[in-house]
Amino acid sequence: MMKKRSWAEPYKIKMVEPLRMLSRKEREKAMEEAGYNTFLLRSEDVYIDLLTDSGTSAMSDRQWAGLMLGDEAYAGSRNFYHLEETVREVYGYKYLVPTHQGRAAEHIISKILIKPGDYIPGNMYFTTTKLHQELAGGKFVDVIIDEAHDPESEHPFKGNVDLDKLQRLIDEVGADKIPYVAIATTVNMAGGQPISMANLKAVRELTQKYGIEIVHDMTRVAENAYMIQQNEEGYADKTVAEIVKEINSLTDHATMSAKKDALVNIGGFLATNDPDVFEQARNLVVVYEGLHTYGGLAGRDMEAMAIGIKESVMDEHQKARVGQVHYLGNLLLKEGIPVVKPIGTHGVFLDAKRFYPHLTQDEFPAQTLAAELYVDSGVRAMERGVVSAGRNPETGEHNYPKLELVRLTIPRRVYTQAHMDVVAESVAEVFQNAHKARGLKMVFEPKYLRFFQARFEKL
Ligand code: PM9
Repeated sequence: MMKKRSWAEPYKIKMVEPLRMLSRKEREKAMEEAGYNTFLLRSEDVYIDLLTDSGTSAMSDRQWAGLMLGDEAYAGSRNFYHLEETVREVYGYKYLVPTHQGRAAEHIISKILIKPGDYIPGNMYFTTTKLHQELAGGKFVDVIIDEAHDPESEHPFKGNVDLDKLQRLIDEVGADKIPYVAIATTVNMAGGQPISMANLKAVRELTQKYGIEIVHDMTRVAENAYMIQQNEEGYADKTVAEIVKEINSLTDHATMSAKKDALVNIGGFLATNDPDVFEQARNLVVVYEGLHTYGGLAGRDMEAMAIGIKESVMDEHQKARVGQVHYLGNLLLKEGIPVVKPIGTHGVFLDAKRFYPHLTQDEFPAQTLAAELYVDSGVRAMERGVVSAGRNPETGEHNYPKLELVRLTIPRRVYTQAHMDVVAESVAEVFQNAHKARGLKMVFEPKYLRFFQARFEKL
């Protein structure tokens, strides 16, 4: 019998950043001062930072070298042309408008494509995406498959669109009220779950019949491509790079937060195949971001992004990236911890409803769990439940999502397997003491994207 051979990261570590761990007493004080919101902690008070994979990845030596090639001209920087060429070559979109990060691209595309009274179906909401749709006068409609709202469902492609739900919406409101379908690869709020190529093709076929376009949130497209390679029939022999291009070819426009897949600390873009949309976007970007050849970025940022995009579609990179997330997920599953199944690509999502069956959603179980975890070990996670879901803009009531989750998000190329072991042990400890948790009340609530700045007190 062949012995199982382990895999390892396709890089070695050249520079380290020391970590510091506060005492439990100090962590209790820091959490209270932060209003029980992990976004309001100082990063220096955090031991292992799993708040987000956004802008937190480690750049490669080539990316750092690229920074030195920054052409900081106001107009026509050579790094812009390098980025444009890379987006065409790796992603296949014709036109590029750089932006400082993903939500800026969402702002611009929403302003161009949405008219007041329009409906925007999508494979689950994302916080910033939905807000920009609403600010442009649109209404988001969730058309993801039901399995995506069930943390226990082991469906391998929980990011899939339910074609019946989409058809029903078209029949109800009419295709002329639906400028586009918003498709995310992978679906963050569902637990980092991929969409299958077969489903995307079916969505394309249905929408083309009605002249409805597809806007692709390609923030984690290479991770989605890796899951298609691993789990979808007919894709095992294709490279991640080939699958990424095929996904993109089924869509019309794209928004990108390059802070995730593309391995940079800041950056994003809007890409499109439509020359008219490109012209309008070039015009808007000068109002909100900067000239159309830098969009709020320094030349060096665009250079690092161009290099990061190429590294992100390498098979061995994705194997290690997603492999590490699954390593942590499997440790937690072995301990019997309630997590979203299957394990996603950018983080492990704890099911706070099953941690705290004694708390109602009005007592913010996921917010409570993220706070408890920090106090236990200095591990910082993020709430993805009722606080993130915000309020219904028409009724002013809380939105109560079925998924009440805490996300342990893994930055790319930053932490080791030993860090994952420490995280798993802390989650297990918090789970054992779950019956003692009392929940929180919200004492300060900002108007937009409240999860970032809301403050809480212990009940
Ligand atoms: N995602 C995340 O931690 C950053 C802050 S939380 C709002 O997961 C998708 C799928 C994202 C995303 C950011 C954005 C916005 C768009 N789509 O943060 O503006 O996951 O670059 O991108 C975060 P920016």
